[in-house]
Amino acid sequence: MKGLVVRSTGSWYDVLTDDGRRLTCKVKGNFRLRGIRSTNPVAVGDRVEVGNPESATDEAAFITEVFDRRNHIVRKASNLSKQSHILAANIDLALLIVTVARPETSTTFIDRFLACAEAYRVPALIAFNKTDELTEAEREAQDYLATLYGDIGYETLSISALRGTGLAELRARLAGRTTLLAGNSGVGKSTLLNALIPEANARTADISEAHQTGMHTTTYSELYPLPEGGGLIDIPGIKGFGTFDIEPEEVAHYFRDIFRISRDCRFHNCTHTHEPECAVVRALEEHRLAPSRYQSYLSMMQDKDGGKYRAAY
Ligand SMILES: Nc1nc2c(ncn2[C@@H]2O[C@H](COP(=O)(O)OP(=O)(O)O)[C@@H](O)[C@H]2O)c(=O)[nH]1
Ligand SMILES: [Mg+2]
Ligand SMILES: [Zn+2]
Repeated sequence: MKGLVVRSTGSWYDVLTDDGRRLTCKVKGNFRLRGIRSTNPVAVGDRVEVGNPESATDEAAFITEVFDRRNHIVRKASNLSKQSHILAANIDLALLIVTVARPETSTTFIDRFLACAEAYRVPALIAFNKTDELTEAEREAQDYLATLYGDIGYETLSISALRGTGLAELRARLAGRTTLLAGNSGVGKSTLLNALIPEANARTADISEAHQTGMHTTTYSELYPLPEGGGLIDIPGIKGFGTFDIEPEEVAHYFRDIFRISRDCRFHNCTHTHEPECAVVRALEEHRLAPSRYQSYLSMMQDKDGGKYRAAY
């Protein structure tokens, strides 16, 4: 019997079987996933084979096979470990919840997130939340960001998870896709989850989430199926993507605007920092590239020096 992993505690997995049952499964003892050094062989979003489901009790249901993944996101298992922990698999869309105020989402955070989405080849959608309580200046700041990211090529939406504004449009974009829900703490992820899927029953304004970030053993992920098909993946304590392997010279590939402009740089291996006849620096000077984007690019280039495995943020 095939099914979809919808909840993972690290040792137990809830599987929604194709015949509509929800089974709590374990992974068969000697089962290992080839090619991945991971602390968990199965993750939320995985399509799996469940053996012996007819006689399944909590003790008898076993995941016997994980089908090929389109993608998966990981984070380092612990500070010193080279092993990774798979947070979720088979993601179609990354939904970034951004608030311009209360709390303010920084452009650095947005740009890092978008670059990670590019690296994972997952399309990203930006939803500006809490639009019900914006001052005029905050509205202008949001419009500026919507234009900035719209021009780069990202879809943006304006919503209020609390009031329900824009949720029909958002729902239409999410239908039939498996979406990773992301954003800083306090931007309204749980509120949105509950608005879209009342059964989710997610706790809102949960300050304890912040304390979980560094406690790798407590992290679990959950996939909440949407009535329209597809579902939302929530990973409490994780604000965005986890770690990924990316070399400094690759960073520019994941900044769409910078990458486009860089075709006119004199040197093909230009890092857009000190080289002569750099089209990126010229575009910056001529206000054709946003300073915030260039700053984010530089900051990602720099923390690459710290090693390939960074903590999930
Ligand atoms: N005014 C307003 N407040 C919101 C909205 N969405 C969420 N909030 C509030 O923001 C706070 C944090 O929301 P929560 O969903 O817990 O954020 P999370 O940390 O991203 O899961 C709560 O007090 C929510 O009621 C919104 O659209 N408008
Ligand atoms: Mg929350
Ligand atoms: Zn250059």
